[in-house]
Amino acid sequence: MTLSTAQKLQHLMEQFSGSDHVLVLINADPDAIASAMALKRILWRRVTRLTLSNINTITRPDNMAMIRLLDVTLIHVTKITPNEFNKVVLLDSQPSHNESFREFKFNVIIDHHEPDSYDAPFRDVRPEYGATASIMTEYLKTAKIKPSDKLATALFHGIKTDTNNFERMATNADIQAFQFLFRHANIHLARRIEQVDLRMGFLDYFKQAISEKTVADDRICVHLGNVETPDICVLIADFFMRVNTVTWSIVSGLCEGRLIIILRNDGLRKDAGGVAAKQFGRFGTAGGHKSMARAEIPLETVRENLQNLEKDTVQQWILERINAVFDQCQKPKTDASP
Ligand SMILES: [Mn+2]
Repeated sequence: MTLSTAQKLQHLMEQFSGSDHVLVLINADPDAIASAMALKRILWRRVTRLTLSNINTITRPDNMAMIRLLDVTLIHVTKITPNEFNKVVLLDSQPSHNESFREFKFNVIIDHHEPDSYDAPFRDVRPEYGATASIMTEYLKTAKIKPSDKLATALFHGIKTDTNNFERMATNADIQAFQFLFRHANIHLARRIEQVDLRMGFLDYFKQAISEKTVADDRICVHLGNVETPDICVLIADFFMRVNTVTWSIVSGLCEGRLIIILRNDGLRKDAGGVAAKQFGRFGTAGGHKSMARAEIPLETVRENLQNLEKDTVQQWILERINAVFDQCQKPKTDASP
């Protein structure tokens, strides 16, 4: 039997009473944060207390900006006392998705990933949806709640992020939710959140990347040595692709016991995933799409193949492997010149 959104909303509200202390758990990303904000609004004045709690550590600058600019209060799961709460909600995730969820008994689950077998008194899992924020927007609309500009901005950003600006799977429901939110969201705020992808400390890596890059045949390559997060390699690889003549960008760094190699290209007749798999696959994990790819090689393996982990040595090794691909496909086989 398919329930209407109104019936589902009623069923959802029946799960709560005025004396409830509600814990909302999320694995914080824009979609999950926005969904939690929406549920908080739906249950406003309906329960005694509602606390939003994240199981992950939030490090992404855009997520941090979202929390700061939209006044979200999140308490890390290690800092809450579970038995202070008599109802637990899980949003944008399911119990089997993370170890941290194991100790909780969930009353309500709302998500858009493939359903697991966990049975909760209220469960609304719609894998055909691009974002949980779209489901939550339907609940808001059905409850006739006009979202504040901050809530609408959060949901708007959540849908945009999870559908990768509608490039990834999205349904009509996502588009309808998005259209509704567009009327209520603060687009300047949304744009600001979207724009933020750097931490102050990252700027030094950009300086290093710009001064140490090698450029050959429209390919930019740089090895950064130790980086605090692989995200830095991704940011710089994307940054180099913004130079109009660049067709390939290859940025690598050492992090968490691995050599991380990020490949980007302009998506024209090229296969970054294929290059990554062919040239680095036998050393670790490697693969990706036509225009984006990534390889991760354990440092022990790098040490077995290289004399040392000096920046120049690693850079040289990566360049040789990358250049081999281009030499094969671009130079005629009869060319015997050194
Ligand atoms: Mn999601």
